[in-house]
Amino acid sequence: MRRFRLTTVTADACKVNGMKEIRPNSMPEAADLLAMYRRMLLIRKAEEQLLKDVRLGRTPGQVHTSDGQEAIAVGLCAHLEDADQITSTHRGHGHFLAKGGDVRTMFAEIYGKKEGVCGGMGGSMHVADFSKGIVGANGIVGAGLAIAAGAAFANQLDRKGNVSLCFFGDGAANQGTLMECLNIASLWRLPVIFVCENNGYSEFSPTETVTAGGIADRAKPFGIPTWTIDGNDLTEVWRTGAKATAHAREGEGPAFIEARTYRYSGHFSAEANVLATSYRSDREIEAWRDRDPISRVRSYLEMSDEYGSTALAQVETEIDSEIADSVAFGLAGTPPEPGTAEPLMFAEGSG
Ligand SMILES: Cc1ncc(C[n+]2csc(CCOP(=O)(O)OP(=O)(O)O)c2C)c(N)n1
Repeated sequence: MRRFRLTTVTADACKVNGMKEIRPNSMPEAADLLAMYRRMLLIRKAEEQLLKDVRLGRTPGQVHTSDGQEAIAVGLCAHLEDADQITSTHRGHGHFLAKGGDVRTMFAEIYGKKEGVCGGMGGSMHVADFSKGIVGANGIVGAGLAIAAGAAFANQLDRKGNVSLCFFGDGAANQGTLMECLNIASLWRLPVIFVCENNGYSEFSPTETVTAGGIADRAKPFGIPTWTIDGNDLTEVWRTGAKATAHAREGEGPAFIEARTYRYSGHFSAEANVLATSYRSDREIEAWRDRDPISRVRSYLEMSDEYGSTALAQVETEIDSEIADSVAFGLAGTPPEPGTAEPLMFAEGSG
């Protein structure tokens, strides 16, 4: 799979919030847009497949999908390199693939096979690959915040200009650890980008029933620059990511993005089995589908001079075969031997 060609974002003279700014209407180059479209579609199709796999009993547990949220992961990770780190959530397949994680070993991991990216011992909620700067997905809501701040501290000491980026949900924004991390990140000017994927729900609770005040407002008292954006608009996400990463890379300290979005599927794959009634209306889901991030980019590319519907159909065919290949690879794998997990739980010499 082709890694993103990273676009160099040139800082424009105009300033917003006292920061370097790229032009409000600047667009990614067409080749980059196609690469991002491809990555979003890969995430969407991989997760559609995983939902089928759960029903077919191929996964040892349930999965949390991010269908509808793909533009945030892809538009932001487009500005990161392997040596930059991300931390992820329980809904982490999209983050993993957006950061350049391998789709075959992700499937093997979620099927619980030792050929998986974490030896089949982490599963859906713990996909990680340190060689790609994916330093962990996490079942503990909010846990990635402090890990990202720690990675940023290490980057600051290394002085190589690397940054860390933390994805977390609107529910996690109510965890006390967010305040601790914003505080220390601001005080020490850590190169970390906090990204709240506000999908409107924390499990089955609408955000407004459990969250007081604005989420981006939590960062403002710490003097951290914030943006609240349409997380379903890839170009807006990409532009904001350019500004936030440039800010952190240049040693100006942390940045905070609240990206408004929606997940079409439930909180997790077994939702229909545990809930008697839905907490969301069909009308609400359809209204968000009308703003689907992938369809929006697809329509743009279809009308572009560089790519038309034939090129896009080709992308789709390639992704379908990539997914089929990943499923076959995962299914052909073998479960880890009992007894191999325990030694991995302790560092050498910890006795
Ligand atoms: C510390 C902790 N508290 C509670 C839970 C149970 N739990 C799992 S997911 C979730 C909702 C998280 O919502 P949000 O952060 O908005 O992420 P989203 O699922 O919407 O992506 C909760 C409460 C948990 N896993 N960890």
